[in-house]
Amino acid sequence: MNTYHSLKESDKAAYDALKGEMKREEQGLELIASENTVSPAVLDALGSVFTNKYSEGYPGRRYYGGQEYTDIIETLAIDRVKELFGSEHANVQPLSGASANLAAYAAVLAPGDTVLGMDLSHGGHLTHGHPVTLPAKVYRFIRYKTEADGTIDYDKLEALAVLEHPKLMLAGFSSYTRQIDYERFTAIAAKVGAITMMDMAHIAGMIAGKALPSPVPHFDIVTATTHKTLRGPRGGLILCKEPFAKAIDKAVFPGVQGGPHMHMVLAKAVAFGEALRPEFEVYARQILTNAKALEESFIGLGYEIVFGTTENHMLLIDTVKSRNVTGKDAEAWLDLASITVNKNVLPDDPRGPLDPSGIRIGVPAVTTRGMKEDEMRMIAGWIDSVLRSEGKKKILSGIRKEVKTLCKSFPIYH
Ligand code: DSN
Repeated sequence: MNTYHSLKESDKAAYDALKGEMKREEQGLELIASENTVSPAVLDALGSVFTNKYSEGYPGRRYYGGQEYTDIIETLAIDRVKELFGSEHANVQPLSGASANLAAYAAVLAPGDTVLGMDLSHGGHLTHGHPVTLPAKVYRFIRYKTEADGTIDYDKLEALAVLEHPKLMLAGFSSYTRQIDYERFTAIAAKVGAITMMDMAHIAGMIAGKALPSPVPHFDIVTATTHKTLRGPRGGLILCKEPFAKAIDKAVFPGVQGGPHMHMVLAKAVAFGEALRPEFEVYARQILTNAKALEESFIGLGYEIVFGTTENHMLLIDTVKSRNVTGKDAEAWLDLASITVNKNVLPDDPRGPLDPSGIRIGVPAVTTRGMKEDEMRMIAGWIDSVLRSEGKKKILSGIRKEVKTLCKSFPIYH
């Protein structure tokens, strides 16, 4: 493991903060559904000299000199991710999921065009047309919702599509726990002549690891992040069918981005290589098993599971209904016990996003550490004790000690 000797020598304040974060990650339970722990090889790539290089353009057609190695790594990343997902075309330059989505919109929409996207409080992402975002000011987003049982009513969605004539129909989510019916969704789009897009950011790793069905054969455009379940560096990705390839590449650069971050592209190539290995399928399946084990424990403890059940790596819990604790308090108290989650709005939440009615819990990072069903049961028990603690410091620090002991048996970086 890197000792960060040079950083220690040259910048004590930065080094101390880094050491603090390393300790926090090592000694705590990371249950934020969108986070994970990358391999030492991915960390090496991120800290490499490729951070020095500008490389506007694409392999073989760049605007600056000195590209013999950037071309190699970008081609490697593209080839690997195409193999991983069986996609016709890939762009590995998006700096994040938000910029991938922005580029996808820019590639196929004109200002004012209509898009159907999932409502944020029902599990959609900010970038799927929330009114505070720039895309919502440029395009006309219509948001669909989930039903009381947590499913999407596809007949209702079809009626909405027929009524609104969207140019683009967007599936995908950041806090929804059910499987989307890709065939039905894309059949509706075909009926109204809409382009189809799926944001698979949260579940890309589970799709790569064949634990969940793939949207790639069904959708025209599929966006993702490369961290989350895919366990690579922070970054974005766009896959698409060949007829959209030119428009997507032009939209990423020069449309919405300048120079790609080549250290990130190298790290993506490394992570895609890791995800192609057979052991990644074992990891992806264990994420599902762990999420189910956690859900069963919470049900046993009498919790209200939002959307009815989980079919992926995360679950949402209504902490107000289950334990009369707001999402904000739950997050803060859990932090004091070294258990990291995020407060989360629930469908049509009467409370605001800074103090919503629930929390979102994800298992990708603890699964990477090697934790299995037994540990999930312990985690559910600790979370329940925290939510019953009324925030009492003594109870929380007791749980913190137990968490630290468990984490010692599952080191992140050996
Ligand atoms: N922030 C990510 C998440 O937590 O889902 C998505 O942008």
